[in-house]
Amino acid sequence: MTFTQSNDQNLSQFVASIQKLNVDDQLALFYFIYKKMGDSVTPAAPGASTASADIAEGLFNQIKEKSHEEQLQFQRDLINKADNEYTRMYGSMSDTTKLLFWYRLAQGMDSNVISPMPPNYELSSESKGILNQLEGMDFEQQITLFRDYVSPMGAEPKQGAEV
Ligand code: 45D
Repeated sequence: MTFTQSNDQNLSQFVASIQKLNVDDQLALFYFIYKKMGDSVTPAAPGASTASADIAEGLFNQIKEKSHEEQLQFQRDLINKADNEYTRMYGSMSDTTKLLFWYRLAQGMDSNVISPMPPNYELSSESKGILNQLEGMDFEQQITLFRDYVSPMGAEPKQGAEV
């Protein structure tokens, strides 16, 4: 698939192409995206007021206490939409907070608080293709896409637990 236009259908197709990758490829791709975005993302961005930093931090602090194996499992659980205490906490967050939470995880990987990427990890050629297309989009589109990507992850919170 080639990304040429900026309409909603193209965006959702693009998100679907990421969701079709196996879970570990998705995690690896998402991390590479984080790396590429570098300084263009800052939790102090103007829109950051719509993210609940405390809530993202609360879950992050619980995850960082876990073993490296459990941390990785939790991240796989989010993508797999497994239902447990932590994926439900994730599910209760707003989309922007979910994005902030993933951002915190990636930062945690870089500071070794969260299980880091294996050294010299290479993306699959399919993932590289997706990354290339993503780089051709403008920032606004990228953010929309990431929101759409992280939004359905995790598990449904109990009724009334939306934050
Ligand atoms: O051993 O408006 C493998 C806010 C297998 C502010 C693995 C924002 C092998 C408000 C799976 C590879 C900042 C929220 C291991 C906007 C193996 C606002 C592990 C924007 C160990 C716009 C791989 C926020 C793992 C944005 C664990 C744009 C990979 C945030 C983990 C973007 C990957 C956040 C992770 C991004 C990736 C986060 C944690 C792109 C996170 C990416």
